[in-house]
Amino acid sequence: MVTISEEQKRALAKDGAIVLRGLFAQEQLEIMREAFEVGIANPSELHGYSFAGTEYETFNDYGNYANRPTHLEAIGKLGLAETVAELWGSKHVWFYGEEIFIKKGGLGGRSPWHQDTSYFAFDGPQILNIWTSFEPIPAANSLEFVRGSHRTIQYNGSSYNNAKDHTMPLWHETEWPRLPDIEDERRKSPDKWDIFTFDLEPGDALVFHSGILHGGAPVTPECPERHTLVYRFYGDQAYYRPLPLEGGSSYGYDISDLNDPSLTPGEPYRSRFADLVL
Ligand SMILES: O=C(O)CCC(=O)C(=O)O
Repeated sequence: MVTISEEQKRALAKDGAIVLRGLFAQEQLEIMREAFEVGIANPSELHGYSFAGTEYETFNDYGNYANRPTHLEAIGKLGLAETVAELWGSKHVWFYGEEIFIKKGGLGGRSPWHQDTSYFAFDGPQILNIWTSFEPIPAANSLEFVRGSHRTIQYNGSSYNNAKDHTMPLWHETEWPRLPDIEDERRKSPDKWDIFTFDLEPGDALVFHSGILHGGAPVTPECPERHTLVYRFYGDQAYYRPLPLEGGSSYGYDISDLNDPSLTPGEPYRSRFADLVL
């Protein structure tokens, strides 16, 4: 397990994202790569390309239960639950699922700015993503974050179906405001958003609160391919917060079971989709 400093724990809580350098040694990275390849060889029904046929085209798959044993085994071998518990000081840790991204051909535009919590029926301080790529990722090609945004506004999600407007809302009826057009605003006023990122070598990982505004990580001729595996976890301080399902959404499939009527809003989140790993 890598050593985690108090400063890193504070930065994760306050800024919302840190880099853990050398989280995966070579043989550990191979375990991650094997889990990634199992995900590619056995995709879920939901896999596909967001923004297919455009410069934003990205292969994406997530939460594939058929591959759950592979990911749980990788997490166990890598001691990731212990690392996550240490970052938060949480007694328990749940694995909420994997996500796989591939961008290829030196032409894969930015991933939309979004907060993963707009897709989750829970919030709270102990929710995070561990994001690792198998290629070196220069800062210009890395995931970007808006500092502290996991502690402020919950925005609507991105529908991921409009390459010209990444702010197109996921939820049709909600009090959550529409995502701001951060790319347009930063072009006009570079200091408007406090954006930060980290370059990465293979074995390094970005660790971020799933509710932070994050996006970017395009591929370019300098960094023409990216294969990324993300593991998501939550801890004792994650609380049920139903999604605004009633008004409809841009999901193209049945998501009615994302909310759990057996839970009361605000109570500790216990999901049938998650596995207790610590
Ligand atoms: O890798 C990407 O392009 C997006 C990553 C992301 O949105 C996530 O890890 O939640």
